[in-house]
Amino acid sequence: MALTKNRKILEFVEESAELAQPDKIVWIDGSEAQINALKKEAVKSGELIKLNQTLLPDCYLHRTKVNDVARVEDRTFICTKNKEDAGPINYWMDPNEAYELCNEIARGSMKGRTMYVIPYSMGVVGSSFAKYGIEVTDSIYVVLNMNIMTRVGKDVLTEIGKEGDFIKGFHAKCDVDADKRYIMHFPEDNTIISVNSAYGGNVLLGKKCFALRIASYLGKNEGWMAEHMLILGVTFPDKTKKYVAAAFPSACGKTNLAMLIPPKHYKEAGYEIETVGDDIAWIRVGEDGRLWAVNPENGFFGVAPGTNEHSNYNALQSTKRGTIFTNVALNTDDMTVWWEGLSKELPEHCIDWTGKPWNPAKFDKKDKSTCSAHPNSRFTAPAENCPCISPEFNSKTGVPLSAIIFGGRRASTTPLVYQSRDWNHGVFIGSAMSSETTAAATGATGVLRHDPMAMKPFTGYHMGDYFAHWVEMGKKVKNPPKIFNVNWFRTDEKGNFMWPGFGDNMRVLEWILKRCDENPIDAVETAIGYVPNPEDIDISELDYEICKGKKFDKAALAEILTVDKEKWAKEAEEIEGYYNGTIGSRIPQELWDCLETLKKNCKK
Ligand code: GTP
Ligand code: SPV
Ligand code: MN
Repeated sequence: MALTKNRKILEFVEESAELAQPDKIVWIDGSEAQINALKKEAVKSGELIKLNQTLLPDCYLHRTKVNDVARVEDRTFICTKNKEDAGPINYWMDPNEAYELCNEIARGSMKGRTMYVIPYSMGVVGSSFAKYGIEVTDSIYVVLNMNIMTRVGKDVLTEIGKEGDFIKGFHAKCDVDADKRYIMHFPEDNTIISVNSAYGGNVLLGKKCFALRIASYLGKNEGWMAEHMLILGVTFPDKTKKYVAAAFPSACGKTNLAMLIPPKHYKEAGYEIETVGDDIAWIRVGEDGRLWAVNPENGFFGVAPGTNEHSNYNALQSTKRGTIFTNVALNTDDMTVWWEGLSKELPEHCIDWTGKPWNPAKFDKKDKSTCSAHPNSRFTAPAENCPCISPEFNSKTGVPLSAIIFGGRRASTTPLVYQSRDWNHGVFIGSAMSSETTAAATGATGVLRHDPMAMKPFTGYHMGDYFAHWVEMGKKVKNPPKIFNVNWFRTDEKGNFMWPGFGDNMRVLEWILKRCDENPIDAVETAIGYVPNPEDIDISELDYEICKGKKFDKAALAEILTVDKEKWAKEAEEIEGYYNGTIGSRIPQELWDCLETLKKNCKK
């Protein structure tokens, strides 16, 4: 039975049902009983595999089709009336054409199936940050994941009320045919349509589709920001706290930084890290002239491979109950899960992510096809499971930001950390970001590409206008956060990472926050911005083992803090090519000015 009297919601559900023709419509009320019944049904049909309920209570494994393992950027469209408004780096389709194409694909596709209606909130229900969505879907996997990742239930409908607005999301699995897979966004209609996929970012429509692509468009028009950022809090030995947000591209370390455990001597001194969010930040200007951020999600859809007790204890703990694993290996000895990097010893009896027995003897780290878990296998875990979840996680106002950090995977050129000269220069640094591609999207990995503010795949409008929006936001804040860039991924001549990373990133965070003090610690001004004096990065008591057995010393630190003007002159040329050749006309003058300064500085 319909759970609302909101005419627009009822119309949307009716229209969806008329199109897809499900046998049954089920409204998701968010009750435990309903969710448990759906889990049972999914286990019965094989959509979920029940894991060891003593070791992993309420945890399940799901395997996708092998053609459906990641976001599909070339099949993700922004459908605005004018092509110009989607901009030069989004895939665009005329809205009428897109509706027609998807309607054709979805027509009758839910025959014999159930259509679930999921009322969900991005943000704390009833808070001024929150925005609401209705997703209809024929996938129980989607219902159960949305129930972890967002706030689902009747109270959302109450909050939307009789007249209130919401984002429409239509998802139909269809035949999971990769050639007919489309993830369509209609920012001018507050609508999302997803067909022929059943994987994460393509189908959990509250996440990238709504909370980034649609929300970035809303934010531009309403004067706020939707960003691909983690949010974390640092408690200092004197018990004061500061918050930072950081934008790294997909699978470049947001979840890891958000949950980091400081090195022992930091912990002993009284430093603590708390997690507000690991993927998305909605940011507004507060009355106090600072930027305030909330995490609109309610769970983590995190990368499994590489996650272990040492690299990310808090993430691993988060997956110990109420978690859905997607495309990891099944350890049949004890019905638990495994993935590359979870433990040093390889389990003897596993079923790999495609459902076949796995042979550990043939495992070769460098050959992805021998892996038991897919490189983009993930866990969907409730945020409340996280041992270091912030007391501010459910705050209606969010947290004030002292710093914004950009970063990517750069084997060379980009130093460990540097600070922008001011807000606009920080926006320039974000706009000029490049990073090596990862398994989070289909296509080649390890290819260096521009990914401005880690938002290349997620900006719902023209990238030049997005840069301009950042510049405009800077004008609205009296006390803007300081802007930094980090690079955990510098490699040596053998291709090994030079910086230990993970928990040791605390050492860089400390410097960043000292630069945000009223009386900031000194820094060295270089062609690209401020870098630390090497003695101001604490490299005492480093865990050498993580660092490939190589001693990380002052010389190594000096090397990864170096700004090589010749390399940066080339980088500047490259950025100019990207600005002129790819983004084009709508880049604000302030950023062109920063580019000129960079070019000039590299010549000196
Ligand atoms: P999305 O969920 O795709 O947006 O990714 P994310 O940014 O949250 O990435 P995540 O933290 O899951 O990290 C992805 C990969 O980067 C994992 O394989 C990690 O092991 C690796 N990684 C994270 N932090 C570090 C680091 O400091 N150093 C190195 N070398 N690798 C890291
Ligand atoms: C990303 O790719 O940045 C993710 C995973 O966070 S997905 O939700 O699939 O987009
Ligand atoms: Mn992400």
